[in-house]
Amino acid sequence: MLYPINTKTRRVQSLNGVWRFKQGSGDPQVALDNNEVMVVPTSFNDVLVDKEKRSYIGDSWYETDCVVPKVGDQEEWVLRFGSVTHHATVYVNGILLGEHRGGFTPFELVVPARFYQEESIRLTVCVNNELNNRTLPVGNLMEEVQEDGSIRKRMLENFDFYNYAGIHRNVHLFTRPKNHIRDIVITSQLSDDLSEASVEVMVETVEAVDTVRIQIFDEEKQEVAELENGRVTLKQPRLWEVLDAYLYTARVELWADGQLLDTYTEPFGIRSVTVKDGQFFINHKPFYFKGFGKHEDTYINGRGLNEAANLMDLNLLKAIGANSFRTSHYPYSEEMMRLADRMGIVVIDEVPAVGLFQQFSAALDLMGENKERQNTWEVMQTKAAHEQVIDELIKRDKNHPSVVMWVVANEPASHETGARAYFKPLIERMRDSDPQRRPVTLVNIMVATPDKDEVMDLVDVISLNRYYGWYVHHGDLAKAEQGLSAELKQWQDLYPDKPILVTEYGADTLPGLQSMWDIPYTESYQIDYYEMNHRVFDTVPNLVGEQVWNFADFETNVMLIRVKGNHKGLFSRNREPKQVVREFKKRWTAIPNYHYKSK
Ligand code: GCB
Repeated sequence: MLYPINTKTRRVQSLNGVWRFKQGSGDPQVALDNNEVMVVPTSFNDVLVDKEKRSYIGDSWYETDCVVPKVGDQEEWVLRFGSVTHHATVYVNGILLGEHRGGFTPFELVVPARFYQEESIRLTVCVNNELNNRTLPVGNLMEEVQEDGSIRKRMLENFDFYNYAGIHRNVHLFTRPKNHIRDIVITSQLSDDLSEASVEVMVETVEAVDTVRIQIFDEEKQEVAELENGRVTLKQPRLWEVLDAYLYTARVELWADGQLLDTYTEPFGIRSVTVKDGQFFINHKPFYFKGFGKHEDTYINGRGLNEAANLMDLNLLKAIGANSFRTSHYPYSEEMMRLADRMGIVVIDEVPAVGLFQQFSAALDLMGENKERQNTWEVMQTKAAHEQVIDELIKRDKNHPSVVMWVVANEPASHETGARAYFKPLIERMRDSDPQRRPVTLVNIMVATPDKDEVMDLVDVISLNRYYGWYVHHGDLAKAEQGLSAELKQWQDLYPDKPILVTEYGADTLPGLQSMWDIPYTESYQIDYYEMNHRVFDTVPNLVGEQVWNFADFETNVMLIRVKGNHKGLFSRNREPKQVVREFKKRWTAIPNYHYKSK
């Protein structure tokens, strides 16, 4: 799906701002009054302040008035939402326009022409934040009878982050020609010596046109090539390199009867990604991931778009010597993806498939052998939602050079019967629908050890979340070291041709807490914990990277093991460094992006 930009044939206007707001039942036929308001975009939760409203589960109504300027009869107005979490129903003047399920991907709705004549239209969005075993992420919805007999819905997240909700990303109204560029797909093949790239640009239009003109421009806005039949070979291309990004632009024009119908410019990078012999190659060189699992999570905005925080995070990421992050546990904003492209930061792109573990508990009491719980794949009815999020993510992010791998799910019960039948078609779908055919991974949970896991042979990279020294052998780093070392060796022996990536490891740490001994939650423990992990990582030949859990502390639901959120961040929630950051900086600046572990 194309990002909304102004071009000679497209005009974008923002509908962000202060909207009318109400929680509870609503009637789109009747305008909301102005008693309560909400900012778009943001999570509604924290800014509402009131405790009950913050944790409210159900429908929230958003409304604004806007003017739809006149357009030519060959043009249309489109409403575009960057994301609404988790379910949106959109009305214009009380009339249903459409809906979208899934809280992390954009959607568009064409505004019918009859509204273009109106002085102003009333736009109403009903946002629902319920999750269940048919949605992604998975949540457990409960109803509680209150003292007055009324029913209040509660949601128990089947995952370890706060269920922030609202209109989370930009809302735009934009014009485009009726016969427009629907999509642009850009792929490139690099020669073995990197001296040539054959670039292919495929353009999807609504109807056939006389001419589709495609030109490529460099960063100086100089034309590099005009494509014939959608293809060109570029000599000595400047590559999109890790932390040294170079972005070309493809300008597409549709022409009919000598008239320019539509034009759009799509940035892209030339780089290759391959997996072979237990290594992960970018631009034909073995790459080492240094970085983080993150969250879209900031004070006040919650999960709402916060572009300043995004930039600060990526600057901090660079400052500590990292080169990558994973969009745990859902697709991040398009703005973040474009920023990563621009800054040369490598991204592992994840669908919101989290919570696919019956009665998941962050406390990992799932380590117990409670047989009653072991039927995740009978309970979960998420196949349709899963197919949808895969399709929507790849459609949205396929052209981003920063994206080097897709994640089909985080920590599903891949050791339970039924996991293989569930994942095989989804992994194939992900691989086959990507025009660049990037590697696909699944992030494995600690209980799905090599002897129990049913799916890791299906993926290209073995991604592991491992908490030796935290959830296992808590406070005993010597035992933790043995356990981690033994398990990584098992994976290496089982899949000698697959790279291993540690996608999560971490220890909750409260800044300022110190100890002479191995006492969890102290800054000294966090330092020792990582030192131990790194010692082990460096002995595993196929281990191609380390992504810390988490970049920053983040908000979770209230739980016994959560002290006002999850504190595994290297940075606090307001992005101040913990002591361990200095140690990471030393290690990561010493580890090169390439050839760290070349065999
Ligand atoms: C995990 C999950 C992540 C949690 C983390 C933790 O394995 O993938 O969502 O936040 O552990 O801190 O427990």
